[in-house]
Amino acid sequence: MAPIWNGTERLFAAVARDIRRLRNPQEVAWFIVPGGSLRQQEDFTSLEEKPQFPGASAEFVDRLEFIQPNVISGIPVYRVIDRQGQIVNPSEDPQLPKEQVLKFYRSMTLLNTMDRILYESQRQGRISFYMTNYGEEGTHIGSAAALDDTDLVFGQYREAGVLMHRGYPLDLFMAQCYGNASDPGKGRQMPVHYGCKDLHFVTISSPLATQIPQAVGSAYAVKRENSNRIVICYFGEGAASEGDAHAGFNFAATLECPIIFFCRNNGYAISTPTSEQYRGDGIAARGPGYGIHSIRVDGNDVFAVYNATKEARRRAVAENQPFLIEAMTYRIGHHSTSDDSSAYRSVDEVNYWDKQDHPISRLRHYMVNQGWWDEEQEKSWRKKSRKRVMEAFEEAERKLKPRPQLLFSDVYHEMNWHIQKKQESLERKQYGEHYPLGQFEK
Ligand SMILES: Cc1ncc(C[n+]2csc(CCOP(=O)(O)OP(=O)(O)O)c2C)c(N)n1
Ligand SMILES: [Mg+2]
Repeated sequence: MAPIWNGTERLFAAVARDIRRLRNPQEVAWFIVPGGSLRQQEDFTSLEEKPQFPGASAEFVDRLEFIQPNVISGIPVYRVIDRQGQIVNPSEDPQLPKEQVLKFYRSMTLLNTMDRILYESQRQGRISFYMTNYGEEGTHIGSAAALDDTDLVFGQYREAGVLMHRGYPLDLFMAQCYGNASDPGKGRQMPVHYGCKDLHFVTISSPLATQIPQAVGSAYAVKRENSNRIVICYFGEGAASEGDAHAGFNFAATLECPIIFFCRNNGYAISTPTSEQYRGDGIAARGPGYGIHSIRVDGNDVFAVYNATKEARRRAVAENQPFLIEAMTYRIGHHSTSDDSSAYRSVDEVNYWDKQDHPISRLRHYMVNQGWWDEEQEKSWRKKSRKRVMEAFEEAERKLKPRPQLLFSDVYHEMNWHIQKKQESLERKQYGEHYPLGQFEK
């Protein structure tokens, strides 16, 4: 309840204000505290006059000068391997064992193959919508590999590789995109809006940035549990323009939550380039403004992403602090199947990232340099992974659609009469008066 100020308290407040203005450091300073009583302030320790404002700690200056907007600019991009896959600084080499590096590569390429098949499938009218992850595979796998399996993930929509790295099977990815009877969401979500409780991956929701304050709330709960878990929250640089991003960053900093804000800065928010999205030095530059430890990494270098996420995770748990990672990358595909990016960017620009600085080819260069991979292995893995994707795809196409009657059975204990009526009419509309029950999932 707000304090009710009476006349005497107002007088005290005025006196206290005057006392605070006293310049003699030997004088006792008083200030008013909530509730109206007076409290003795700490003595000044130096003869110098220091600002006493509760909202900022700094020195007085006697020269009028605005802070330049570029005071934090040119934040460097941390990398471990160069474009030819060579380790730049041996002390930063995470020295991951061969099997783990091969797993990174297999996940990154499997994701790429799944994207190609599902993208084509949408073009052929088999599914309604799709979003590819081309060029961002390093940000997914590098970060996912640095987490504990029980860390809670909040994604935006372009982080399928994180779920894949946690072991989500191809047939469930496909089932979700087809909205068939095996889709845990029963086709109630748009394609690519995956979710998996067992793998601690919160279901994707389309409204941009809503996951950010939700993730912070979860991180606060995790902190109170004392369970040594963290929350990771992925978002695009476009989503960082939403008010929810501000709310999330500020809550995380003030409530000291163990969360990693992982921004995929891929250059575009649909057709809006970053040059129209912000005037500061990207997203990493915002971190210090909120009191958040921040770093910018090369998102096409899977090892740099891995190292940064690993260290951020370690410190988030140890210190109960939020961390911000801005992974610089490039969205090679169109925003989604509803977009044609040739209308707003050049083919040369896209080709540069596809051919000269792709996270998959960079990792392959590293593996070849190590003597862990060759042309033969590449060919055989590509064939094998494509076969696996095609099998899952064909299975998803064959699967029946969820029966309308079962659509809300996990929502209502007792079915609402008008939903029931709607479901019956949907079944009749789709399958006629005497529909053969065998066509549906039972
Ligand atoms: C609140 C809200 N506004 C607008 C949209 C439409 N929209 C969907 S994705 C997108 C661009 C997001 O860009 P970014 O965050 O950079 O992610 P990226 O697609 O580049 O991975 C927009 C504007 C939305 N989904 N929600
Ligand atoms: Mg973007």
